[in-house]
Amino acid sequence: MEPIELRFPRPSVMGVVNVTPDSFSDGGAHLDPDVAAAAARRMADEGAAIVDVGGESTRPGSDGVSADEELRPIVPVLERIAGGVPVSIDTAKAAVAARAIELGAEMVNDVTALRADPDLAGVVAGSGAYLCLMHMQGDPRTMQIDPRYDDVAAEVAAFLEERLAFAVAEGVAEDRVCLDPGIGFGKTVEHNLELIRRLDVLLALGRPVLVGFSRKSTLARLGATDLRSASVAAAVAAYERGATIVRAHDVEAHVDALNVAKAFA
Ligand code: HH2
Repeated sequence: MEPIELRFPRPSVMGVVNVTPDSFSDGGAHLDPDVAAAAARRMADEGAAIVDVGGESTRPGSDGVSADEELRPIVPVLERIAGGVPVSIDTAKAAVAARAIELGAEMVNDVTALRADPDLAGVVAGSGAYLCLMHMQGDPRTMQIDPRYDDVAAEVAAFLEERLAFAVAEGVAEDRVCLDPGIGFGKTVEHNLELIRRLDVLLALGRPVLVGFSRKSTLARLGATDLRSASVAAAVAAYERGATIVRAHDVEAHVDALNVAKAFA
């Protein structure tokens, strides 16, 4: 199997299809499986390297759901796109990841970085799926209450270095893993900006970096009113500082912008 940097060359766009009623950016839009599958196919046509399918909202304040509840809206979508669209499953649960992998998912995107479910590392290791490990301070219910760091870039890097070592110790091949600073997950506007400004601190860990700035509230707090343009600008800034994969809702705009940015490299 290919190392992640060959499968996802820099820059690659990860499209987002949330099949949850309450996602902060596209909640409810993709509840009909035919609509969700069509959105995933369109993202692939627009140049997404992979589409991230999620059945549990991680928006600030959200509560957890059971594996069955999380799988219910996802399975019909995966059945419709299996084989045609490269899929990442946005989950922290081993049972959800295992079923999604059976249905063709090639990446597991875990916003808890293998901390929530002790069986998830084994599922990833046993399947050979790609893995995204993301940093989060606190949990979705409380993370935005009062996030604090002495040195956000160094602390996020140290966390991801430890989670990467854990994944490898559990049998996950290091060359299948990418790392994500977790924009908006227990961070202020200034923390989010600092993480992109100092992305080199994360890159020093030697793994490709994935950044998800698309439609995050920091953009509006910076004064943006057109979230699509603002998301694209943040994605280009992250790419320029070394990000490999960009997670985005508006795929065509991101693919065009990143291809043009790449032409200057
Ligand atoms: N952001 C969200 C969800 N999953 N995964 C990674 N690796 N990185 C991110 O930045 C990230 C993520 C939140 O955004 P969204 O999917 O739009 O909303 P929700 O979690 O409410 O479904």
